[in-house]
Amino acid sequence: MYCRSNIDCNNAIVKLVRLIIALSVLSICGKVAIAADLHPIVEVHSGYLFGATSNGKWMKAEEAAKALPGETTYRLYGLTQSLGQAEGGKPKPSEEDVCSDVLTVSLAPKPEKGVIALAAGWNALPRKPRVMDTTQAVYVDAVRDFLKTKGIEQPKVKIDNILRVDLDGDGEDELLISATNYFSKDGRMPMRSPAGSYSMVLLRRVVAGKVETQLVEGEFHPKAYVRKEDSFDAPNAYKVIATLDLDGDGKLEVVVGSSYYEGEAITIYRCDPKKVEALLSVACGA
Ligand SMILES: [Ca+2]
Ligand SMILES: [Ca+2]
Repeated sequence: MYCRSNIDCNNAIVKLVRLIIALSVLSICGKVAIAADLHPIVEVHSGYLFGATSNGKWMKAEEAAKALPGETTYRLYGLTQSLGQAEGGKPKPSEEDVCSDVLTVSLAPKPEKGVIALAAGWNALPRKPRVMDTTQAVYVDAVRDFLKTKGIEQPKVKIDNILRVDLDGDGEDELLISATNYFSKDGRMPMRSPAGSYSMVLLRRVVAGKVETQLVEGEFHPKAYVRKEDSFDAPNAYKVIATLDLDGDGKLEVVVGSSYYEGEAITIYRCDPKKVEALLSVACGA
C-alpha cells in the first residue's frame, strides 16, 4: 500500500479492514441463504447422496455436497410411513473400493424400514401408497399384455408388488406394478438373462377416462443371452421402493431400486403423463 503520511495510511487501513468485514458478512449471509433452500436427498441404508433440490431444481451430488453445511437434520421416510428424524454428517467419498466416486452421508439413527432421508420442512409423504394384492387377474393380464408388446410371446407373469397412490394429487389413484422374472430358483440375480425373462416397473393411470400404461424402467429378454466377445449382460431387477415428494411441488416422485448380481442402483423418476424422466441416480457396483 502506498501512503503519503502515517495518518493517510491508517485511514486507508481502516477502510480496507471495513471493506473486508463487509465482504465477509456478505459471504456468510450468502452461504446461509443457499443452505436454507438446499434439500439434500440420501439413501438411508447405504448413505449414498443422490444430490439435492433447491427451489424446485434438481442438483447433482457433487454440486450439492459443496453447498452442504457440516451437520444436517434429515427427515426419514419408508415406503408407507414417516420415521422421524436423523442427523447427517458432511458428505464424503464412500469407503467401499468399488464405489469410491459415490458421496456418502453418515446418518444416525438408521431405522430398518427407512428408504430415503430428506432435509426439508415439507411432508414428503402427503399421500401414502397402499400395498395391493399381486394376484388380481386384471393386473396379471395387464402385465402379460405389456410383456407381449416387448416381444415375449408367452410371458410367465411374476409380480413383486403393486402400489396404489395418487402421484399427482388430482384425486385419482395411480398404480405402480413391479414385476420381475429371471427364473432363478433361489431368487438371486443370474449373471445372464434366460429367454423370456424380464424386469420392469409399470405405471397405470386414467387419462381422459381411459387406462394408460407407461414403462417407468425395465428390460426385456425375449431370447436367451448369447455370450459375445467383450460383452457384458448382467440383468437388473427393478422395484419401486418409495413414492415421495422430494422437491416440494406436491407431486410424488417414484424411487426405483435396481440390483444385479454384484451391484445396485437407485433412481428417482418424475412420472408425468406424457413423459417419464430420470432426475437423480446413485449406483455402486463392480
Ligand atoms: Ca392421480
Ligand atoms: Ca415432487
